[in-house]
Parts: sequence; structure tokens; C-alpha cells
Amino acid sequence: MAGRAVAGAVLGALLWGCGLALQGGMLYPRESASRERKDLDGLWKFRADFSENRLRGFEQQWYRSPLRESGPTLDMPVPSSFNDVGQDGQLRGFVGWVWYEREATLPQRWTQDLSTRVVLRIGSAHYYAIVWVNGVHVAEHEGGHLPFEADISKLVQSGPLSSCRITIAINNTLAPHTLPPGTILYRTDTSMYPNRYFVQNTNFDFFNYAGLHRSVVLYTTPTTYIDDIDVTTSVDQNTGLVHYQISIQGSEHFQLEVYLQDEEGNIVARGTGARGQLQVPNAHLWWPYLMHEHPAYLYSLEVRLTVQTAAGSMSDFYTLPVGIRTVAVTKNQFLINGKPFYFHGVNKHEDSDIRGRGFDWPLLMKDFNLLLWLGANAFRTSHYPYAEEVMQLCDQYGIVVIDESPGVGIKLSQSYSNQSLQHHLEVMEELVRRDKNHPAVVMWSVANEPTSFLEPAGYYFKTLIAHTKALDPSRPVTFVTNSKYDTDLGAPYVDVICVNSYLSWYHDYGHLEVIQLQLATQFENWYRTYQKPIIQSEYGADAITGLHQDPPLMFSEEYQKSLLERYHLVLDQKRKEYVVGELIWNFADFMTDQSPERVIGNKKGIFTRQRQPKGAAFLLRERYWKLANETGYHPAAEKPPYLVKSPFTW
Ligand code: GCB
Repeated sequence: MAGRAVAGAVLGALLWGCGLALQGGMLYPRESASRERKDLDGLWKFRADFSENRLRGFEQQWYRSPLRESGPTLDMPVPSSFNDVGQDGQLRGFVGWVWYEREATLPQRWTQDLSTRVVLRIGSAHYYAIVWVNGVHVAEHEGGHLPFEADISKLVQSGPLSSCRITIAINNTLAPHTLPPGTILYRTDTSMYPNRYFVQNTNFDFFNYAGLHRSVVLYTTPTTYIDDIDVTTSVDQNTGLVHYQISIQGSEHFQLEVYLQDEEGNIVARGTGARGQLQVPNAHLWWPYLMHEHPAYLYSLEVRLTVQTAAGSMSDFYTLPVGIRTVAVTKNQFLINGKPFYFHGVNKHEDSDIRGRGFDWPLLMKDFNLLLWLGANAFRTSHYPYAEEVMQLCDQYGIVVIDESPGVGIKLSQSYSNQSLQHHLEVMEELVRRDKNHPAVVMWSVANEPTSFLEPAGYYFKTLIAHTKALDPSRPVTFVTNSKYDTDLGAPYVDVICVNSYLSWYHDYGHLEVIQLQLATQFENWYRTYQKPIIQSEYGADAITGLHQDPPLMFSEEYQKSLLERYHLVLDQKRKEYVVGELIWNFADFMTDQSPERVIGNKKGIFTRQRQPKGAAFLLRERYWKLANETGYHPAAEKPPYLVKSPFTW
């Protein structure tokens, strides 16, 4: 019972945040003539609360004074997961509250100019976070993959201080209503487990890394400011149409001007007012990588806000990259700019040595260089939203994104409660709010492989998918399934069916010869029932790099390659009918919980965790460049073949 009380307290603290309402926009913090930004990356003070109830930090109010005054601290890098940085095995698997703290020195103007608004923005704190500035509570947020912020102007402008102390308490406990869900399992048999023993259990296949995974930044705006911009695009003949809607906070009396610039800096359209439509004759469309000779064309939408105040006129400027493109789905095609698009790409994870899920520019660039080398034109953000900088690079490189929510591992009936659904709806709102303006994002994925309980799962997904479509009518919605049995779960409501299958891996071990028959049957059944385009959203096999076996045996590089080749035979037939994409599981090896099925993580990567190629990477590279030539669209020819050659030699 004592153990239950302990973890009950851990979970109890999590429930504080339920029912948060979405407020305001969440524009990426960009510098402009009216906005400054200060990144708080680097070493933070850190302490995990190992007390029995995990609540000592709250009982002793660690946020009231510098963390070093309440006990020993560690130096913890931000952004990073805390798990793999140290040498302490207990910290690696810690469940409960951890505390981060750092002092920030602020420019004088920020603290003295009352027409400046100072905002604290946290890119990602996994899973539940509470934030104090100078000991004053300023924000709480549930969910580890999306940003949140707090206006801290009053706090930093009310005293003589030119610095502020930021304290962030983060709890990584997952419960049945969190996304992803989890449970705390109490081991009460004292002949086997120590007193108060509990473990965190989850139903997903990646390590529950935690901490401040993305940058924490301070930025400024004027007190009347551009709060949100919503852009959708369409095309009429050769004219690109950019529909915009801008929301302003701080005053109702303002003037708005918008300018659309091309890549050379020429103004190609202008408008006034909070909403409107810009017309771009002979528009350069945003095309995916390898689908066009000039992919990923981005215009810049510059928004200029002017307000007359007693003190004079005040301005705010924000520039948003805009790609003009359309997305549509027929019963057997996925269309970008009216042309059939075939997804040939990968599933990823935000995962690497030492950093865990922490954002890292060198790693990100390496991944993008590998995607370009591979000839991949798409990825799915399995199984949660990725960093905003990742989405920006996708816009810039023309990598198409299926943007997935953290709705993974939904297996328990308690995870279909109203509370869970409510939270899932809010997460979709936060995700759409953050990523709606990225041309690279062509589809929302609401969940991965939930378990089917006829009711209330059917109601749950029907509501979730309808809500997502209402939030963004401009993009299709999908749901990723792995079971022929969940036919009444998501499939009737989505636009595209994403199917995961692990033929000859999780069953029929070693029998590569069954793949063709089973895969053809899988596709035919889904298409016969729903008449919707299908993406093979996961397939693959573990391969331990350097392990060779011919004839192929499971876990060897040869087996991974042979399995992929068998899939490709069927994909090559069905892509001529209604299969519109294939995404390998997985881009790179990644960390999971420990189990007899996992050898220091999941080894289905075609690259190792250190981003070195296995044999399968070369196989896929050949295939993807061939697919690009067969499915790409060349404006001069108006149809494939699009003769592209990989510029990469290796
Ligand atoms: C799946 C899951 C993915 C796993 C993968 C596997 O179906 O969606 O999260 O990692 O299978 O390797 O088992």
C-alpha cells in the first residue's frame, strides 16, 4: 500500500494540469526589427528528487531560492535528455520529478522599457512541466513534444534586477490518460522486491527519454504584437493564391500590411488588413525533393503591424516562410500540386547517443544529408511531433512530412476515457497550431497502432479524426494501423490508410517466402474494404550491423536486405494501383526499454544509431533513386520519367 501511495503522489501531481485551454498563437520565435531572442542553451543546474514520495521539491519549495541552497546539484546540458548524460544508473531510469534551474541576464531595455513584452518559451519539456520565474509560478504544461510559453514581462520589469532565475520542474511519469500512455506497476511482494518498489510500464517501443529536449528561449515583442498567422494556399491556373489570417493581441486599433517576397527579394504581392488573399501570377510552386528541378520554393510573407499609442507609433514585424502548394487525395492517389506523389522515405525517431531525444544541429544536418543521399522524399514523425527546426528544414529541402501526434501505445481501456480523449484533442490543437504553416506537412497522423476495443475506441477515433479535419480542412488525416481487425477504428474516417506490417519478422520467423503472398493479401483486403489510398507506413527487420549470414538468417544484414526486397516486389505491383508510399522502419537504430527482444535498442535502422550505413541503406538508395525517376514530375516533360541522378558519390 505504501508503494501505491508513493506513486499515487507522483501521478497525483500530474493531474493538476488537466483541462488546459489553448490560448493564443505559437509562432516560432524569430528575430526581426521589433523582436529580439536570447537562447538559454547550455548548462543548467539540475536535481532529481529521489525522495520516497518524489515531492520533497514541492514540500521544501525548491523554486523559492537558488537550487544549490536546497542541496547538491548536477550540471545538466540543455537541450538534452538527462538519462544518458551521467554515470548514475539510477538517474538513467529515474521516474518522478526532476528540477532544472538557470539564471538569465537580461538586456536593460527588456527590463525597463514597458512597451516591451518578454516571453519565456520552452520548446519541449517531457512530460509534465511547471515553471517559476524568480520563485513565481508562470506556466504549466502537459505533453513532452510541443512548445509552451509564458509572458514574464511584469515579473522582470517590476524590480531593479537585470537577471531572472528560471526554475522548471519536470515529471516523466506516464499514466493511462497521458500521451503516450503508461502505467505505474507496483511490486508489493516483499519477498521479491524492496519496499515501495514500482516501475513505469509502457506499450511503445522507444525509451521514455525525459528532460528539456529543445531550446528554452527568451524573446521580446512589443506589447501590441502579431500573435498568430494562418496561411493556406491554392492554385488557379498559373496563379498562386495565398490566403492569410493574422491575429493581433494588445490593441484593437492597428494597421496591418503584408508583403510577399520571392526568393530574390522582389515583392510579388501585397495586402492590408487582418485577412485577405494574395495573388501571385506565374507562381513558383513548392515541390517535394526529386519531384521537380527546383524543389522547395519558399516565398517570405512579411507582416508589418503598426499601432498608434499615446507615446507614439509602435511596430511589430514577423516574417513567415510560405510555400505555395496544394494537397489532395483521390481514392487511389495522393496529389501534390495536382500530380501523383509517391512517398519513398523513412520513419524516424528523435534519438541519438548521449543526448537521447535532445535537439542537436550536427545530428540534424547529418540526418538530412543522409535523406538527400538516400533519395528519400518523405518521412513520418513517428511517434510524436519533432522539433520546429526539423520542420523548417523539411520546408527548405522539400522533404514531405506526415506529422504524427504522440498517440502511440494506446492499448488500455482506461486510455479511451473522456479525459484521454480530451487531452488527445488538445494535443492535436497544439500540433496543428504549431505546424499548420509548413508546406512540407502534407498530412496529420492522429495515432499509431491503437488497440481496438469496439467501444469506446470507435467513438474516440471518430471524434479525434473529425476534430483534426475541422482544425485543418486543408490537409488529409491518417491513422496508422497494424491490424486487420481494427477495421472500425480509424479507417472509415481517414483519407489515407497507413498500414504497418512485419511479415516474416514477428511471425513466420525466417520464412521470407511468405511475404509476397501475405503482403498482396494485406493490400487487397484494405483496398477492397475502403477504396482509399494506402501507404506501407512501416516494414523492416532488425539487423545487427556487421552480422553476416548467407543464406540469410534473422538479425543478419542479409536477412534485412532480403526482407526488404520481397516487400519491394509487391510494392512495385501495387503502386501502379493504389499504394501511394513506402516508409522503411527505421531510418536509424534507436534506444528502447530493456527486454529480451531488444539488443541495446531496436536495430531495424538502415543506419546505425551513429548514422553509419548497413547494407540495406545501399539497397534502399538504389530503389529510391529509381522510384524518383519513375514517379517524379518534370515540368518540361509534364510526366515521368524525371531523369535525376544522384549527385552524391560514396
Ligand atoms: C511497430 C511500431 C514501432 C516499433 C516497430 C518494431 O509497429 O509502430 O514503434 O518500433 O513496430 O520494430 O517493432
